[in-house]
Amino acid sequence: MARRLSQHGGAGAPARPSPAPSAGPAGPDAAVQDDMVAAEGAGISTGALARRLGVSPTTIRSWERRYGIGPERHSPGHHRRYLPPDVERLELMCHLTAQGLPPAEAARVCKRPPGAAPAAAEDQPAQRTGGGHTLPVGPAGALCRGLARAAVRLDDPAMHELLATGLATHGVVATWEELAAPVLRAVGAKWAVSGGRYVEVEHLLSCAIGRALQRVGPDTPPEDPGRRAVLLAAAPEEMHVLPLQALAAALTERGIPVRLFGAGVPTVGLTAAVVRTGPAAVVLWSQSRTSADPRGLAALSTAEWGQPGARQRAALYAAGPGWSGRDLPPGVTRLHSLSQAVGELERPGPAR
Ligand code: B12
Repeated sequence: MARRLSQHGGAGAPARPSPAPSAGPAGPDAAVQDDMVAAEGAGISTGALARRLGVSPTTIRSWERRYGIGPERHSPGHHRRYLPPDVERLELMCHLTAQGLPPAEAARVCKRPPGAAPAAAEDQPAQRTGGGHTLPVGPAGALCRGLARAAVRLDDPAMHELLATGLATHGVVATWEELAAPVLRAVGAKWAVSGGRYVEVEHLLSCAIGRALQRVGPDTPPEDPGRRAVLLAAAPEEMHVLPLQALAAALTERGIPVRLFGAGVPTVGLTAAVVRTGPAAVVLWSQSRTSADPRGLAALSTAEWGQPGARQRAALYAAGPGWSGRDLPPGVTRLHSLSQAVGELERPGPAR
């Protein structure tokens, strides 16, 4: 299971190997583990921390001098001791700089203590950011707060770096649920309470997330050729597709064949695709009640393929908040979250 984004620097294994070599190996060696046990009490030394992170002690000291990322409790004249929160902060600094984020920007992301009130654009000059606006993302991790700030600044490269770091380090499910979705919800809430402002933030952020999710694939396992595909489509009139893109990326990450049809797919077209390709499952996304029409699901539920006498049907899933409170045709299963959807669709269906 992917480690949670809020556990930056924790002991869980990343979903995929981290491409951030300077962040050190996935788990500490025995000597470092001893240091970490000691860290529970008195903290670890600069040297032990450098070994753990795979950087030189000089780098750690220069980050402290230049960017103020040092141990929180340090009295002049005493050796520095790094407690677990200090270690987590510096691990994140390593991840972000290894991904190419400028150290000053990475340090700004790292310095926000978890649970602190986010300050979306407070560090940015108003002329660059379009104003000192904020997006409340709650007690989320540093990456999440960084993404919220980058979104408000319309800073596409920074959004790209933060999303790429999340995906490479934590995998698709955690990146969607703990990084992308909280910022999307925050921007959606801002849009609603501010009379339609922030719409440019919403569009650019959506595109950045969509592009990042589309990049998941080349270095993942090839599709299992013995497996039937999962078809993903948004209901007719439905333009919200990011959750489906997240699902497509999460299935791709697991080598499960997936065909993503995108936004506003007419029922007749999706039904034809089912008959032509004989999928294991179809997921129909509706973000809002207006696009959630159970008649589309009913039409899909009658679509069959295969030899006469041995006809097969796809498992049908209704996903997204639009289906809430709707009566669904028999045999249609509701999907409520990305992790639940992945768990459900990961189970092997009938082979080809
Ligand atoms: C991004 C976005 C857009 C983008 C979409 C880009 C894209 N490529 O998808 C754009 C800018 C195009 C857009 C357009 C519009 N949008 Co819009 N949009 C959003 C936003 C910010 C995020 C949507 C999203 O991806 N949500 C998914 C996650 C982030 O949300 P969530 O609540 O955590 O998700 C829950 C479940 O869906 C589930 N879940 C989450 N992920 C997954 C994944 C899987 C696989 C599963 C099974 C479940 C699951 O878990 C959560 C807990 O219940 C939402 C705000 C919001 N809170 O959702 C508004 C929002 C959905 N939009 C809204 C509106 C009104 C519109 C427009 C009508 C605005 C307009 N006037 O143009 C148009 C409608 C276009 C159309 N015809 O469909 C409203 C909908 C109100 C309603 N109840 O119907 C919202 C809620 C904003 C608001 N606060 O009012 N939008």
